[in-house]
Amino acid sequence: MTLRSGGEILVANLIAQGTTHLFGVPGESYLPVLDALYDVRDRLAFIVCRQEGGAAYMADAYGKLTGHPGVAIVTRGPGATNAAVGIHTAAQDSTPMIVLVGQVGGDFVDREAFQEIDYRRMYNGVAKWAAQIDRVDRIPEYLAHAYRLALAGRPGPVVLALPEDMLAAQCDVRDAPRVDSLPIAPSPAQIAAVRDALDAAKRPLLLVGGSRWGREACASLRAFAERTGLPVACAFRHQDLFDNRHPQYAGDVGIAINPALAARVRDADVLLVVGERLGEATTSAYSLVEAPLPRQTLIHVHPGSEELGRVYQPAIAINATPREFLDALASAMPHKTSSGEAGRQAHAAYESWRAPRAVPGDVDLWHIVRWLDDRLPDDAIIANGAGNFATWIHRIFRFRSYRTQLAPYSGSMGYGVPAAVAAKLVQRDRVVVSWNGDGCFLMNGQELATAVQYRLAIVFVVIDNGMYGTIRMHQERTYPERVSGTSLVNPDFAALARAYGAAGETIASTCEFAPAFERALKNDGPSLLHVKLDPQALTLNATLDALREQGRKAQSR
Ligand SMILES: Cc1ncc(C[n+]2csc(CCOP(=O)(O)OP(=O)(O)O)c2C)c(N)n1
Ligand SMILES: [Mg+2]
Repeated sequence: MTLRSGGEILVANLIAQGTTHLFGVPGESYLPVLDALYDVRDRLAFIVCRQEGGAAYMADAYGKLTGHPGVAIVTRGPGATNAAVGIHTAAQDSTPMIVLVGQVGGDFVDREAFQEIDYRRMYNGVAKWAAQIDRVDRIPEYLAHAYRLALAGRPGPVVLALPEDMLAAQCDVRDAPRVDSLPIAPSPAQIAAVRDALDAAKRPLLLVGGSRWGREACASLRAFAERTGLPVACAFRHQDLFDNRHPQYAGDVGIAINPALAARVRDADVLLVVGERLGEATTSAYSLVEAPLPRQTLIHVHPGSEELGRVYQPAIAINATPREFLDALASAMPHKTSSGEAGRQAHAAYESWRAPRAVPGDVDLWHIVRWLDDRLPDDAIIANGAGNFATWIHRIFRFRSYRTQLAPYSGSMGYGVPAAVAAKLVQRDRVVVSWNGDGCFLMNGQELATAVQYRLAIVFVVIDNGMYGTIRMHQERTYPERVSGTSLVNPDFAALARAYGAAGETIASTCEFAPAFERALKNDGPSLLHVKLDPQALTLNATLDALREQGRKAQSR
């Protein structure tokens, strides 16, 4: 008989599930886990973070990058509440994730003891499952179920509460074997129906997004696209599913969509949607596709059966994972192959949408992002949060390979710094760029200390326009000249980086960016480039003054 503590059993089962990194902030509520980690530190790295929001975002990024649940561990009440942003992000982003939360012991439970929360009540609704492990001998069972659920169908977050006395208790129990996600295949009849619909289509469009992709699924997508000649569009924040340089790439269907692409989606007679939920950001607030009955013949392929028909009633609903669907479709060929003209036209419209335009000020982000597009290796990872600063990357940068874009579908700020930390920890050989706004950076800028602590050679870029620019943009359009709650007085970000122990440089003009970036790439630790953007360069299409003018005109109408 081998007696082990709850902490030891938990850690052994995390390792058995193939987890390599734990992201967390320590708490006295889970000391037996911390202690058990000591003995396995060469196999399961505990990444010490500075705030649980950062830890949970790292777990989300780990889940996105590996396809296996990212695991965060946080303490009771305050730790669990700080982690909430990452749990919501994983839910909206369909990312497999597990959050382990310390809990008061059974002796004090339900007294509202120190930092006590009932996590089942708090997180059911946002997590796929929120449970509490009350018996030490059931840890392997709960953990295996948590991994399976996080990965199943439409992936998402699972929360497990760990009562203190349960973690300290001992028992003799066997570890559960590793759980992997299960592929979901379409039926031959469904594939035949898709083939018939595509054969009859005059203006078909393929739209891809969501999770449960992988390198092989992306290769299947490319092969299928090339055989059929269909134009391929990528959903919001999923631009890395299809090589953006490909002559059939039509652009991203997201916020600030290319009007030509929006028209193509609206006018498509058959819309083949693979993996994407068709959320608000992808449908231009449910306007490109009409709810509940789309004008297009909608073929909706999604791994979560509950997502099919949730908003849109598809002509053909298929519960399948992307690769299984695409491979089944490929083997059901021959299709009518198009001349490829629609794909070429769509790609030309995409290229003209990212062609440089004049911008105000000394820093030209068109130029800088196009330079990055030339300079970065094909597998470089760009991590960003939410804000106008990100739209320059979305519109101008051409993603080339799977999991090079790490960005929250949930539109959550503060993601770019911790996501880059997780990316560099998991994929040390790849170039990792963390692309931030001034507002976004300071939401989780404390994790720069984590990058320094683990000597992660990440290039952090901060686009500083002295405001919460996105909100200011909306404000000027709707309430011109009444600036309220959107101005920021910022630190000297380069000096701040140096204070953390990273390299820091200030970029005041376009020509300074490339040499500073090259220096950062040579650095064996983190570097930060503080880019001072003219506040007039508020959007890719219009200056601050032009937006204000639009707002004035709209008001006088
Ligand atoms: C966590 C969170 N809080 C608030 C918002 C609302 N929000 C969206 S963009 C934005 C401003 C972003 O500012 P910044 O990072 O400076 O980027 P900019 O728009 O100026 O380029 C805000 C406040 C959000 N999306 N997420
Ligand atoms: Mg800003």
